[in-house]
Amino acid sequence: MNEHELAVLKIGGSVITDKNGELAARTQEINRLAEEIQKANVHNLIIVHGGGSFGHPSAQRYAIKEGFKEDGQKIGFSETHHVMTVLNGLLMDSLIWHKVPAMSITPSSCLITENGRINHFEDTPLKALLKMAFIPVLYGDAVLDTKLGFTILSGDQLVSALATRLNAERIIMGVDVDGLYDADPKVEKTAKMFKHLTLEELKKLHGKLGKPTVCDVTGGMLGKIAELMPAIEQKIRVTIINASKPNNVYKALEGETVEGTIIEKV
Ligand code: IP8
Repeated sequence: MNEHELAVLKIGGSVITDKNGELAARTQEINRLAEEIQKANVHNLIIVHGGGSFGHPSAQRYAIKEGFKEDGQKIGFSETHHVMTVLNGLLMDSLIWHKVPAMSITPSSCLITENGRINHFEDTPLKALLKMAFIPVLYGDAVLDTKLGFTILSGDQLVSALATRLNAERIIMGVDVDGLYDADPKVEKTAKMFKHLTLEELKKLHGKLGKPTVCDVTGGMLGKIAELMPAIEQKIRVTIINASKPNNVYKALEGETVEGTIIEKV
């Protein structure tokens, strides 16, 4: 039995891949993160990773998120899913090599969306894995959709859905900037980072945050915020941290304070 409180860790695609390239994995970063996860030795953990320069370019090229419109997209659906399994394989390789008992779960094989929202999720194996203290690893994926034929499921929607379904205690969002800013800190030098936000403050802010500047079919920081709201509503504490900075993920998993943005219901 696994009595520890559940944590869900998202590793952003921009942390483990170079979003300016295509199929450009940052293997050193993947290895560093695997080492930090191993060192933290957390017993009740789910990891979800994003698509970065693996999933997003194929998804965009074939307009997978918009749904099935013509046969030519089918190879794009297969390709998007496949490249995600390749990126997932790189992370899995590293985790297992670091002796983390990680088990990959393929989202497109266990869930279906309706108009882009998860509506059928066969999570029995995932729960059984958690019970045995395995660390399930999932990712944003190309998935079947009852209305659209297929679409893209973001890792962020998955994080929020898993955390709310499984009553997680906390969500750690590992991104490639220090936290949540009032503007894109990579573009605007004067961007200000929020240290703490309540759900109310977050809702007000939502309309004001900018759109992503690099290829991201699921909406970058803006999409992230929208997805996290139901989890925060359920009193799950969200911390947005810079996973590109060494030891931040380790410290956050250990429950230590890390520079970043904390978002809580009250
Ligand atoms: O990077 C989307 O996941 P995200 C993954 O978490 C694909 O938004 C397949 C584009």
